[in-house]
Amino acid sequence: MKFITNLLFLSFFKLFCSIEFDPLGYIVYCPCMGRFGNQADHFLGALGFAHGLNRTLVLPPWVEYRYGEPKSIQVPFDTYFKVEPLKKYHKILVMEEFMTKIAPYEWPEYQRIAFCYMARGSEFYSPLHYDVYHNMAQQWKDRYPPSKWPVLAFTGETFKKYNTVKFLLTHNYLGAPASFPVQLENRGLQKYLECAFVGIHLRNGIDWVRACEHIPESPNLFAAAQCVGYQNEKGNATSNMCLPSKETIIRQIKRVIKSINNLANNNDRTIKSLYVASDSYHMLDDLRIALKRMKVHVFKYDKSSPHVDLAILGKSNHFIGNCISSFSAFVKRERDAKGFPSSFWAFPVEKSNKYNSFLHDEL
Ligand SMILES: Nc1nc2c(ncn2[C@@H]2O[C@H](COP(=O)(O)OP(=O)(O)O)[C@@H](O)[C@H]2O)c(=O)[nH]1
Ligand SMILES: [Mg+2]
Repeated sequence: MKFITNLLFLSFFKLFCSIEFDPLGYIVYCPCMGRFGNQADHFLGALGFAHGLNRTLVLPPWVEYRYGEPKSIQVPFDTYFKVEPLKKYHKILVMEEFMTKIAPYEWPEYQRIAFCYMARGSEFYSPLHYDVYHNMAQQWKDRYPPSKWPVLAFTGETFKKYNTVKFLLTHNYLGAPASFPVQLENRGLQKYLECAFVGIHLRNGIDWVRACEHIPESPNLFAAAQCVGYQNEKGNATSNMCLPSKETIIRQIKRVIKSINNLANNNDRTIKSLYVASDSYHMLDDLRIALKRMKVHVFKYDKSSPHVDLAILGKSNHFIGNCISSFSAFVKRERDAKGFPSSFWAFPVEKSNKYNSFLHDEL
């Protein structure tokens, strides 16, 4: 009776939470060797391995070691990379989702067995190895059928946080089902690793504040032509274009992020980060508060390096710049050449604001 009740509960749970369990099983691993580059090599290998076995790959967090901090920190996989493009290649799930939605049912605690190559853990898969391109996949499937082994867990330090495996290795051990360096056959999988961020340029130093005062008598100041045209055929430059208000900045950023995320046509919050470049004031606190609800992280480069800022702005998924600034104009031209989208603060002038900004400029 209890069994039937459990079964019913599980079916309802699946129905209402629209969770689908993968009958072909899962692969969980620890990126516990090295820093980013090593972990990225292992990620590509694990992706190729999961593909070969046709099991869902659980995306682990990135393990970061920050200078001066005694413990490593776990950064969710989708902080830096989009999940959706990876799905074009293979079935995947982020670790956080796996642990809350799948593990309690498919991988109850008493069944959590760690996989190790040699006599270190509770299941030794030697002499099997990860090169699934040369008849290895079938051997894994035969020895570990998903019906009996719904989850293959390759263990290491990271799992301490999730408290998932009873057996833990206490030193850095190659935890991923992948070779290092990345296997030749898996190099091309990098194309499914995409990151997405919006880049903005805030030109607001004291020299700029002074320059913007001349806008009313110089409607084509500095680089303004990139917006209003060389003969002002698209109107005159406005003060809000030159020194956009906090409200304008926040409204435009939110609008751009929302439109990109809606375009993605799925539940993936595509844009997770905003990169801010500025000569003076980055508005980090205001931006962080404004974007908290959208769960967008706000970053700046921690040194003042115009060329690093230019390089990063050039790569963003969308750029919002300043019509009047030739620094912004450089980024805009580079992006035009690559076919990347850009927009400007307070341009084109919104209809409802046209009259206001006209009044503002006249005063
Ligand atoms: N690091 C950094 N420096 C900036 C930024 N914006 C402006 N600057 C600095 O301010 C200078 C602005 O002068 P310029 O390049 O002639 O552009 P404009 O004055 O904005 O038309 C730049 O060359 C940089 O040295 C920025 O976003 N980041
Ligand atoms: Mg200048």
